[in-house]
Amino acid sequence: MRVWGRKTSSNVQKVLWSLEEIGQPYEHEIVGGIYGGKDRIEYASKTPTKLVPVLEDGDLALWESHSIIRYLARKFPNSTIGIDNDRRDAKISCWIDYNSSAFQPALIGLFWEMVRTPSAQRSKQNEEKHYKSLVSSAAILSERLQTHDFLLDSFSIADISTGTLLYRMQEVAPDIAAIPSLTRWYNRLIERTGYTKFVTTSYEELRATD
Ligand SMILES: N[C@@H](CCC(=O)N[C@@H](CS)C(=O)NCC(=O)O)C(=O)O
Repeated sequence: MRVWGRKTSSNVQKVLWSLEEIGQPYEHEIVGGIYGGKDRIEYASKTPTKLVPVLEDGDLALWESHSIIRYLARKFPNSTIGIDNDRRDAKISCWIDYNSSAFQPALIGLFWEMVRTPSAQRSKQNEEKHYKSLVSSAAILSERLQTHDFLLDSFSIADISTGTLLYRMQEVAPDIAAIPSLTRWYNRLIERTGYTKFVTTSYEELRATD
């Protein structure tokens, strides 16, 4: 297997963390962001969006991080993220879709505004809009995590999909990150090697300079 994508992309981090859980060998090609390379035909032919990440498994090229980690979980059913039945797969999909449609857009929207945009171009209005969406989407997660250690009954790629974003939330919304059930969840996630190896890493190269 071969992963393509820069390590500072949270979507690439989801794939790298999943591969760490699986423990199979893979190659890693750095593309995207300041490293460029996404328009090279060698890369662009693998993904219609030309975004990162891409996972190649033999002659199969997959794009979209959540589709990739779901593929890995199904391909390696005996791993710590393995999925071996349809009911679990469906429940995982509910949380991943919720992340894609609600939590992640709010968090990434706020991150872009506060970290990736030069201060002169920031919009207070955008910031407030994303913050408000983040409050309501994080409330759904925190309520669930009051009675569960993980989003399902045990660790799964649903935690990888959503939990990867908690690290960046500490900077852009520390008050939401401090909600007790979210903090407990974060503390469970940082016990995993894949999290400390790939997620709690510097994203300074993304920070806008004025
Ligand atoms: N929905 C896609 C989003 C992919 C995406 O937006 N990737 C960003 C990085 S997180 C990207 O390629 N940005 C341009 C770049 O890194 O050059 C996924 O989950 O894989």
